[in-house]
Amino acid sequence: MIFNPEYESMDEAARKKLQLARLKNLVETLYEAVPFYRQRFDEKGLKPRDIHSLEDIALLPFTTKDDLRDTFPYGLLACPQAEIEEIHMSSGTTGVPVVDAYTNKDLEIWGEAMARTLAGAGGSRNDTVQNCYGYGLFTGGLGAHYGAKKLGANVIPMSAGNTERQLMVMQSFGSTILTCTPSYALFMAEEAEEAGIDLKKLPVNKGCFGAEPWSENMRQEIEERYGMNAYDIYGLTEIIGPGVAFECEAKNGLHINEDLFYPEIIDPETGAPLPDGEKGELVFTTLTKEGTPLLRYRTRDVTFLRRDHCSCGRTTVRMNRLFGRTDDMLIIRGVNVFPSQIEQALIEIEGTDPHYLIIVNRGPAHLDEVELQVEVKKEVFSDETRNLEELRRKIENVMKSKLMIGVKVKLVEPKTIERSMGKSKRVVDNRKI
Ligand code: DLL
Repeated sequence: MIFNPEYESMDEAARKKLQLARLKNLVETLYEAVPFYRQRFDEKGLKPRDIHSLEDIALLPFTTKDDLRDTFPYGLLACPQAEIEEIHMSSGTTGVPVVDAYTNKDLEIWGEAMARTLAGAGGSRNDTVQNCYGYGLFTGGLGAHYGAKKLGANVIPMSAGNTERQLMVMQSFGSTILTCTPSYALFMAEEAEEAGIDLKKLPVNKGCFGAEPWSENMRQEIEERYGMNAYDIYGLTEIIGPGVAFECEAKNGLHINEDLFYPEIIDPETGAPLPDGEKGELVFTTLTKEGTPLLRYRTRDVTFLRRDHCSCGRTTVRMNRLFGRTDDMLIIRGVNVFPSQIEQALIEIEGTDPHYLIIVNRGPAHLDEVELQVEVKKEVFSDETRNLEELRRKIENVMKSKLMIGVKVKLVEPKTIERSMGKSKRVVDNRKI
């Protein structure tokens, strides 16, 4: 089912007209209401009236994660603070979080975008959505929740974790749609197997999985273990959260809600726009957002766009499953982590050297495991073992509170972590996904 055919199956001319009208409106608002953008426009000698066509978007400045950091927390607000009804956040490069502030209309639109996403997987008001994305500052939980409500489905607000209870709920309430990270879906499948639960016999028959990279292999495994159809869904906090793009039943690229989020692909080195079909960095402009609208936001995600016909009847542009990122952001159990955050935290801990190595493995139960090797200062290393153990635990605690994920710390002797002549290698990612 197409949730909103008026927008999802628009013909090209009507869509472009709508996008241009929304873009012009956005540019005017940003110029009037956000000093940060006004300054960027003035530096380029641009006025909102200079935007005549969609192609003119290339004249406009980009927005980057650094810009979000520099204006934290409210510097990019485009409406009075009293209009804000909800805040969400994710990690930024140096640990300064990335903020999305939603007005009432933004929350409505988010629900709409996620209702389209669930409908893309074949969902309807007859479904029961077991939502195991984390509720809280992370956008996954509430985003999927608002979408399920808008769809008219029954939503079970599980949040992530407590797998035994998840399985009990799945059996008792006959959940039909599962929403969580793909690695958690696999973890749950393992636990179910151990508990002797045959997922294939349960009503759960569709899943909307995203927030982290996954592969066709993982899709196949999830589909086999649950006896379900598994769909890739994409989004990011800065733009709205989940609901930016989603797979339909054709499972052949993710339809972008392009009446709401205008996509471009650029060359990450030069910033030049690239044509459909060419791989590059994905950039989004929010076309309707009121709280924290963004102009040409550089996602750092790498993909390409395609406009060929899709059998589902939607005419929206599709993005390919992501190829990776142009920066060093890691996604560990769905949490975004930058090596620089770890470095920053280590600098503040006495007794350690700023030499470290992050080793990421996908454990036997499909969950990510992180080992952090940290060099300790010579004098500390020759100290009592008890002190070393104390230091080790301290680092683990600091990491847990700063990164929001558990990390196993291993202290190593000075000068044991390989030094590099060029860009130092901080991460060994052994995950085969
Ligand atoms: O992960 C929003 C989300 C929640 C998407 C639930 C899907 C489902 P952030 O925490 O801000 O937001 O992380 C955004 O995660 O820039 C990508 O690098 C990565 N990512 C998101 N979805 C996918 C996906 C949410 N389907 C960052 N495949 C993005 C690969 C993904 N990577």
